[in-house]
Amino acid sequence: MKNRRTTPGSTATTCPYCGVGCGVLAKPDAVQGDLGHPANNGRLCVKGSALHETVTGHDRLLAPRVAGHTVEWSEAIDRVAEAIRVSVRDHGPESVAFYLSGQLLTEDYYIANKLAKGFIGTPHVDTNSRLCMSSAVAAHKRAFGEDCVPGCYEDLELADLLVLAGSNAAWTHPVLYQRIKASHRPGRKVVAIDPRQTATTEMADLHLQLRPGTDTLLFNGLLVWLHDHGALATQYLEQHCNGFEETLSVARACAPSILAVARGCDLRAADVERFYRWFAETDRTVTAFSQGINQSVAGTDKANAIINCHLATGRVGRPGASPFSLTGQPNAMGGREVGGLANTLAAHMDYDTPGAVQRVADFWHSEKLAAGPGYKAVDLFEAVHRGDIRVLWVMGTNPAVSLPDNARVREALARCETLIVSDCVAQTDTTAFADILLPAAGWGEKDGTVTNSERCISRQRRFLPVPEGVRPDWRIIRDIAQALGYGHAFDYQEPAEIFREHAALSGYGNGGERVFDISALAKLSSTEYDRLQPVQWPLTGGNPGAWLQTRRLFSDGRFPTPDGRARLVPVSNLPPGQQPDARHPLIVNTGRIRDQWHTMTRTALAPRLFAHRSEPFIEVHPKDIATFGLIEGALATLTGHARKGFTGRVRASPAQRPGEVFVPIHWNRQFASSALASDLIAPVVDPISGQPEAKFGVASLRPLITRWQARLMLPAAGGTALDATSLDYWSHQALPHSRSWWLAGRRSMDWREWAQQIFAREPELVMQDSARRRFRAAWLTGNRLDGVLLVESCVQTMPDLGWLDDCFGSENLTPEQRRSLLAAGSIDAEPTGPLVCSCFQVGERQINQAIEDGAASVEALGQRLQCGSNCGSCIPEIRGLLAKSADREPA
Ligand SMILES: Nc1nc2c(c(=O)[nH]1)N[C@H]1C(S)=C(S)[C@@H](COP(=O)(O)OP(=O)(O)OC[C@H]3O[C@@H](n4cnc5c(=O)[nH]c(N)nc54)[C@H](O)[C@@H]3O)O[C@H]1N2
Ligand SMILES: Nc1nc2c(c(=O)[nH]1)N[C@H]1C(S)=C(S)[C@@H](COP(=O)(O)OP(=O)(O)OC[C@H]3O[C@@H](n4cnc5c(=O)[nH]c(N)nc54)[C@H](O)[C@@H]3O)O[C@H]1N2
Ligand code: SF4
Ligand SMILES: [Mo]
Repeated sequence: MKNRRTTPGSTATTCPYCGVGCGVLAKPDAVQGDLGHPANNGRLCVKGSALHETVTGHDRLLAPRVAGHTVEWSEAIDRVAEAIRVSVRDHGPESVAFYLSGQLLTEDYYIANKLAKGFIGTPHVDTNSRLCMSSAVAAHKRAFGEDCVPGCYEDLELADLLVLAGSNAAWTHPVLYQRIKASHRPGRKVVAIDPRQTATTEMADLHLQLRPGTDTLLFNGLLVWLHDHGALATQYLEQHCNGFEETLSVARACAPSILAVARGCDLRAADVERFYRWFAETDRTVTAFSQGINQSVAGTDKANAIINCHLATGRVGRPGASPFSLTGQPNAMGGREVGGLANTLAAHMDYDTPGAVQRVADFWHSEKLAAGPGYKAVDLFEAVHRGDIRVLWVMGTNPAVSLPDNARVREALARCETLIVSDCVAQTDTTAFADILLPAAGWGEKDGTVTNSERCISRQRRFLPVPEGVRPDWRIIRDIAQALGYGHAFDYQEPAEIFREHAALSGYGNGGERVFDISALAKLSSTEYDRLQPVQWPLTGGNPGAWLQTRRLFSDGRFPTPDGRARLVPVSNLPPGQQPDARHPLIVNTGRIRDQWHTMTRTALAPRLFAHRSEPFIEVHPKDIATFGLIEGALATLTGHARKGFTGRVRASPAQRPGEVFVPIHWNRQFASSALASDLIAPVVDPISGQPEAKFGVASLRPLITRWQARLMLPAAGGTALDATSLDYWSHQALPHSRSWWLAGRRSMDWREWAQQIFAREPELVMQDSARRRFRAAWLTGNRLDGVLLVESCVQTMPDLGWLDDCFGSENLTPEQRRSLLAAGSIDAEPTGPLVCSCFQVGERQINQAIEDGAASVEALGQRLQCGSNCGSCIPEIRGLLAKSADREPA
């Protein structure tokens, strides 16, 4: 949906979800893509388009709380300051830690880092970017000398060969994916490298469905093959790179031949060769990589194996020719810029950068700057568990869901002497452990900047009133810094001041040693800051020797290393940290779905974002369905090294490799009884980056045999809560007019008695069919619905509930509606079927009907139903329906 930048009354801001960083024109009740923003030129994906539906969450945290009691801000600030002061006095500054997030704004991030490292003096500041980008960061530093993404989005359009490694961009970077699709032309090739088929691999000319964890082998083999076929840029290597010979020899030992690669990666030799040939032949090649590369015990090595091939062919930072790390979160980049990772200091300086500690101490006027790196996320939570860290401040992230070995992390959170959590939402898995809860302003309520995957800095602007009792993160941090007595260094009145200081630090003592230099912005007036247009760094303020503003870095072969040369890094194939065995025969892959964002604190508020996948699920290859005695659509439980399992609906999926299952990362204890992907992931980390191996767990799988399945629906607005903790399975789904729960259990229940807990009265309508183990009941006040409970012996007979939800929207049920409430099979009046296209709310049944009526292509369906014509990320599913219907046609 393209839009002009003229919508009256709207504010130009940036989407708070993925690292594409799309410009949004926002009003309280509507959002549109910003035509003037270079990242998206007016486009938005389904999550972006639903932003206005998620800003006024009902579970907002609206006042500070200490030990569960609402308190005044002044008291909350005193309590935080006191806890920090006492801990530092009695146990030293290292007893205090911060755990930050790539979803904070740069200004928030900058002062949190400054307070922790510069004034409290603790090095233990890490961020959820550890789980996300740290392998890419480490690989960039090893290869280029600094954490820089050399290319820009346009390169993905210009590339004649686009390699997508470990990325499901169609679902995770949808607008970039749309740009890639829109730039498609004859002769342009896409190669996808992913152990499963996804919406992204669907558009690829070649899908290398490799054995998980073997990417280094594949790219090492590529380097060897390029060398042996005379396809290397020898002059570039000589003039601009170090380490080639050793890298090649290690690569050769690891991947001597195509056959060895094919065997190791479990690919067809012909496919491997085709990929290598295309890579050799195509000068304009971009390799974009994401979590399938980063989230691995060998994440840094995998990324360097990719970059090695680009350096060896001279394809770095040239139009349409570059490696390209896709950033996950909206401001993962900004966090890296300020030094939010425990092993970095500030402004792209590390502790071991010569002179950096002194330089930063001087700039901040700090007398107790932390002297060396702190704990990386997994180790940081171990230190909390041990009791070495006594005060932990978590901001804008939900570690009780997202960190591996989750049971251990929860124990750590529970043991932590003072756990401070800043969040916008009252009830999350992490806030449940907090001693002090600080209510943060959310998207639309705060001002600041973010940096996207292509180094483009954009403003987030406030367009909503800030709820009373809520404060933006930068201000909370400032207030606490002041309470600790650091007022002189934290005298900020507005984010613009913080930004100017951050920009100034980037240029401070920077004679071209650091590419990250935005000192040109250090003197912006507050009005200029307000009006700041999206702008890419570097943006030097005129330091001699500085890197000049450019869309692409390193095009001239000069790198920010001491000798100006890039480094190829010898990497061998480090296998995953765990291997399946008799007890845990399956490999567990975890990742994202199209319409949810991480731990669902925001996206779960928009019913239409639930429609695509409404319950936690386990994708299993059909062969394994048989092997493990499962039934498609029924429940099953995966159990890994932790006691707690993951229970979800079985989806038969030929997209999986046999022996491998996929589960979504989104559901957590607020939304399901037991569907935490992190419970299946061991704390195995990359030894260089510290990034957890979230894409490779091992588990066993067994059906959850249930005696009954049920749906409970309650009005959307209403206080009635459900305590389903005693049930074997529950998961929550928001519908437009109701809140609904899927329930299931192993033991028979007395439903009337159970429902008494919720409604405190007998239902007004009841239908019971003991032979079929069916029970249906409705609670009404006059002609308004207070609740419906439908119990079946198995899920297959459970009716679709769309029309029942409509009944909750009605103040006055018609006699017809009233009669149908408990009707047995005939309830199945859901007209659309399971949702396929979220943008236009088009369901499977509608699409199948249109196909029967003669719509024979994606385009024809788009014309008829609009499905697939906005963000396009459902096109693979539409194609699947077309293919299925073709299969059904009589020959
Ligand atoms: N809808 C949606 N979009 C998002 C997010 C979200 O929560 N929801 N989160 C954002 C964030 S923070 C991030 S980090 C990005 C992540 O974006 P992506 O990295 O694209 O997403 P994932 O689903 O985590 O994983 C990508 C793919 O890696 C594959 N993979 C697993 N193991 C391997 C392997 O060994 N080798 C290779 N080559 N591939 C493998 C998986 O099968 C999966 O398809 O998404 C961002 N965008
Ligand atoms: N198994 C497995 N685990 C994974 C991954 C995986 O692929 N598999 N992916 C990893 C990756 S790449 C990532 S990025 C992480 C993401 O994991 P998390 O960062 O834990 O997930 P979010 O749900 O994004 O958490 C953000 C929190 O910040 C709150 N919030 C939103 N806006 C603001 C704000 O302005 N201020 C404050 N103070 N709070 C705010 C939200 O309500 C929410 O509670 O998960 C990681 N964990
Ligand atoms: S592609 Fe990413 S940044 Fe753009 S609208 Fe979608 S979620 Fe937001
Ligand atoms: Mo991420």
